[in-house]
Amino acid sequence: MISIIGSGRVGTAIAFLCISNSLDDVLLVNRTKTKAIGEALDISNAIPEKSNVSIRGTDDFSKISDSDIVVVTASTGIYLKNRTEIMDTQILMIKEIAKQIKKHCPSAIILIVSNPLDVLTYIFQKETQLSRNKVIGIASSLDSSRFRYLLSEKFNVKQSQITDAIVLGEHGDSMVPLFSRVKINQKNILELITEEEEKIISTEVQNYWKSLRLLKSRSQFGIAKHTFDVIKSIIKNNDLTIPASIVLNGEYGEKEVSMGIPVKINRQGIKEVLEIKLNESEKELLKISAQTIRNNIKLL
Ligand code: LAC
Repeated sequence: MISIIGSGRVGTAIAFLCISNSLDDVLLVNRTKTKAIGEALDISNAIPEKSNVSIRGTDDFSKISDSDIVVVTASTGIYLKNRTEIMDTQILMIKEIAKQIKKHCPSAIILIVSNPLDVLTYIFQKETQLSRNKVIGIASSLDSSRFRYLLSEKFNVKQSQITDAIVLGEHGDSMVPLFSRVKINQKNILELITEEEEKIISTEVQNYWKSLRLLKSRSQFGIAKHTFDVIKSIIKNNDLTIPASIVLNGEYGEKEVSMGIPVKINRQGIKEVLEIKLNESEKELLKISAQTIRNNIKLL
């Protein structure tokens, strides 16, 4: 069973993708019970005819007890300038959720989506002491898809013509798009773009969420699909290699922080941490990103 904590735009979009693809039974958990029940009633109509999956809504955490996967999308409020604006209330929330998950389904794989993503992923893993391979923060794969989209727009090509568009580090202003790796039609982009253009694209990737905030209130489908891809990889046991936030034990020279790095995911959760080649500037930016997240953790 897949339990989704939070029945807002993101949680319900994830539930819809899981149910309409018959991945597994889904439980929507929400503070407001009627909201969870209402969304489950609606999404029940997206269950394919020959499918055996079901979806239920509740406000009772004890119902998550036999979850294989728990997705945390809950939010205590709106942030406008920075994803860390509501960090204090989000931390209180994640600690409560951690207690419930530790009590009801300690062997589940946990996908953190709530912001500030890297801080919450780190705090959740420390609070529960679950294996770091079972606590995955979903965001850098979303940032990477934005990087790919923005490059396809700039060069007027299909997104499929952009490969190895990877963003690592904080799901925030210090995230690091890897220009040294990305290719257009198999050609390294560094031959096609100036440093000034790199800076512009980097800023656009970092601020993508603000454009969505301005145009449609907040992101929904991108983050939902990237979370669904991880859920599918776990349930189908198909290896998926993406950047995701994980608590580091020395990889990329970092400890005591969770941030987006390349990982291989399957039924076990994080199967492997991948150390890829970065140029000197990217290494430096990644260090700054790790320290930015650590500074936020220290504020708690
Ligand atoms: C965003 C949210 C998911 O980047 O943090 O849209």
